[in-house]
Amino acid sequence: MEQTFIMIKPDGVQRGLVGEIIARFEKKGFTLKGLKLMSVERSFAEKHYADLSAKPFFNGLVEYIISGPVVAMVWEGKNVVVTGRKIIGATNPADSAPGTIRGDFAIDIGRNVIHGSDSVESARKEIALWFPEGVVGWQTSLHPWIYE
Ligand code: FUP
Repeated sequence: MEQTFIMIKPDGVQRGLVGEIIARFEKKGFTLKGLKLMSVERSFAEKHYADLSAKPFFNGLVEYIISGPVVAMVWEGKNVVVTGRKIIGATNPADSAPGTIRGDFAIDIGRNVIHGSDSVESARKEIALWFPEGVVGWQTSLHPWIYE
């Protein structure tokens, strides 16, 4: 089953949005496979955002990610990468539809509350980076009520 990496950024944690965000993924029917609150160091944040290292906003982005604890999660389910991105909404909250996490809870692109992997391949890399210990091997008993 497909997995994605989801991170609640420091603003989401500080603003008390952790429960709300987890609830949205749970209620959709996705399965939580990994979850931890952690502070990351600069070099780790730079690794996570390595693809963006040439961008003018890179330093500010890294400062933001290391400014406080984040919640790192692995969620599992059919099409969870693409559907997770839909639940999250467009990168710039100005373009995120109401009903999405960013559309409902964010205003500025540099404080957009949450990260979600943009492809199955980046999910694989990000899960390996954030969960080197692996995730929890369990299956929900609700599958027959979620998948036909
Ligand atoms: P996303 O995949 O939606 O997280 O978007 P990107 O990988 O393109 O960008 C990663 C993060 O960089 C965004 F969540 C916010 C930040 N960013 C800016 O601060 N300014 C920009 O112009 C673009 C992205």
